[in-house]
Amino acid sequence: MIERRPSPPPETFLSHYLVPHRPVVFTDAMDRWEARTKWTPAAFRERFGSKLVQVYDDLFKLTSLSPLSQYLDRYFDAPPDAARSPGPVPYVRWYTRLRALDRFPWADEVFRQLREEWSLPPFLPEDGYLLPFCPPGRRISPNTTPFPARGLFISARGCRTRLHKDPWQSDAILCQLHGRKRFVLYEPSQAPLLTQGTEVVDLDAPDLERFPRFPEARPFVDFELEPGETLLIPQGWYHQADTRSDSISLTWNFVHQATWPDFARYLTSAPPQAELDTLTYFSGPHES
Ligand SMILES: O=C(O)CCC(=O)C(=O)O
Ligand SMILES: [Fe+2]
Repeated sequence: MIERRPSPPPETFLSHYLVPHRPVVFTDAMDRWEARTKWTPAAFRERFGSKLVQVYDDLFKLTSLSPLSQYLDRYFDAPPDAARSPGPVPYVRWYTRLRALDRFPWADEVFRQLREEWSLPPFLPEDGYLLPFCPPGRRISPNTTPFPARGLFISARGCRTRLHKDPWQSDAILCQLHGRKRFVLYEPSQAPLLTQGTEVVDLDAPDLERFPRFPEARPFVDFELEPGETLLIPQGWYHQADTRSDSISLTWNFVHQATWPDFARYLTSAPPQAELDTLTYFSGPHES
């Protein structure tokens, strides 16, 4: 069972969850946010329907750019037995800028418009971040400062994010604002059963010739994240998410100095160039 509890103070969050890499759900972290009531599909359609968004497959492959209203019209509120075209249901991952790429529909302007409607969850520290880099004494918060992989995830029932682990040896926060998602989490020690080089097994269609040890793998938890709940996905953990009802999530990743030994090991393990490029991008000052 996933641990569910009210938000602890940041010191407890660091010592009990972040440093030991223990997944947890906080039940009250968004209670004071206007976003909790305001960020509905209908309101987003009204406010941002004409904006172009980034549409992905069931992993992290960008497949198209589309106006948000077009995505919502086509995929939200589908009847339960709706015949859908084969292949994964497209998934809107509306990220803020991840690298030096202009002329792309990043969500930065939308995040500027939304910044008063949410704030730093009470369990998170205000300082001490390595990613994004936060100079000593400076306080930062994801509603005002760009964080890597910060985005609005807008996904219709049936969408899925296939099993993967996140880049940068980073921790992820996922705030479930609307709708429900099923999460399946595997501990990092299960990696030999789930991976072949950089490839990760597809839980829903495992290729046992490529992943012969997959039948030995055991998830740590398999649960549904409910609206109003906030999940910590610890660094190195493999996770899959199935959207169970039309959904809006807010998410971002970070590395805190409390996990510096893990980050140091990662940095010296020859990370992929694309990950290093993002680290370079987020090592400088960026305001949103
Ligand atoms: O909410 C989801 O679909 C999963 C998100 C996720 O794990 C990611 O984007 O890295
Ligand atoms: Fe992830």
